[in-house]
Amino acid sequence: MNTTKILIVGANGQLGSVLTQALQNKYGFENVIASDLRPKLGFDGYFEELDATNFQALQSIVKKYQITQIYHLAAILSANGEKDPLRTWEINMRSLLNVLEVGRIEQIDRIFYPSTIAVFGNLAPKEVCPQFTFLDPSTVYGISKSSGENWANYYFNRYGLDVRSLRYPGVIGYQSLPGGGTTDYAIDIFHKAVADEPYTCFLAKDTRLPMIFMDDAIKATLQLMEAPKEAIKTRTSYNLAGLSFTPEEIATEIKKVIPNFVINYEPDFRQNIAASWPQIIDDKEAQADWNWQSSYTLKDIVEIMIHELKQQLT
Ligand code: AKB
Repeated sequence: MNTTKILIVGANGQLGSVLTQALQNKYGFENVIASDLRPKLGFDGYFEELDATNFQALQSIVKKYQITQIYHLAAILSANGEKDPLRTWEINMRSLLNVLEVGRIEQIDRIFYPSTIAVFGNLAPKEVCPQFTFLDPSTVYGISKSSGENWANYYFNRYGLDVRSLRYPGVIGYQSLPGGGTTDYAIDIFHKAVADEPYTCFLAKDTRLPMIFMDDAIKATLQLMEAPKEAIKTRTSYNLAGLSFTPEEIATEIKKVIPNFVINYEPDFRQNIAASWPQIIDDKEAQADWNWQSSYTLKDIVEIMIHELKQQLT
């Protein structure tokens, strides 16, 4: 029997750092190789410095460890991506094409490719956005991810490469910091609240967006990657829902635990990005194909986030 050997590309990011630990717990420390542009201080495990836009560097790590699965998490997100659109396109697409090519050449068993709600734009239904609808993304990040979904589908159909993908909403966790997205406010707000500082939100108070708690995001990722091949019927990317709320609703919930918490609203360029995204995601295909079900309510998330971040402060 072949041992599962996993390479995580972009392991230092918000999702990557938590997913790395989950995979180490599941598959064994020695079977998970984390990689990123730079090593992370205090990281416990196997690590390789890797710029995934460099095909040779990627291939040599895959060969060195006889990698059987790749989680390709490296990407420039929606807000940061707008600062330099062409560079964002280059990095997001080149790294993906390298991962797909190495997957094809080295006969990798399974690849995970994260997509996002940013693939949707103004033509997609805002309330209850279905799996199959218009993809007219408003950001270069969204454009790269919708193209990436099609490349994943192409490699599956043309070469039989088992690429699996989820369209993540904003991910909320206490373990790591987000890196330049439009949904980042939903993490920033907690860091300010537990520090007894006011929070100035860069989105308007009634901006409803889809979100998911980190534990649910990890659960969904592992569940998708462990599902039998025949169960995966969508080879572009699956809609994934946790919950949806506005900045005002999360602030109200935080005030139930921290009554003195103060929030102000100063929408910036990220408001237009958020306004182009759906408010609620329909993920019935994920539910039907591989039994996805989210577990965390807004109340749960607020209580856990405040508890855990307070612990980190002590
Ligand atoms: C972002 O805000 O860019 C990301 C995402 C929704 O993909 N969190």
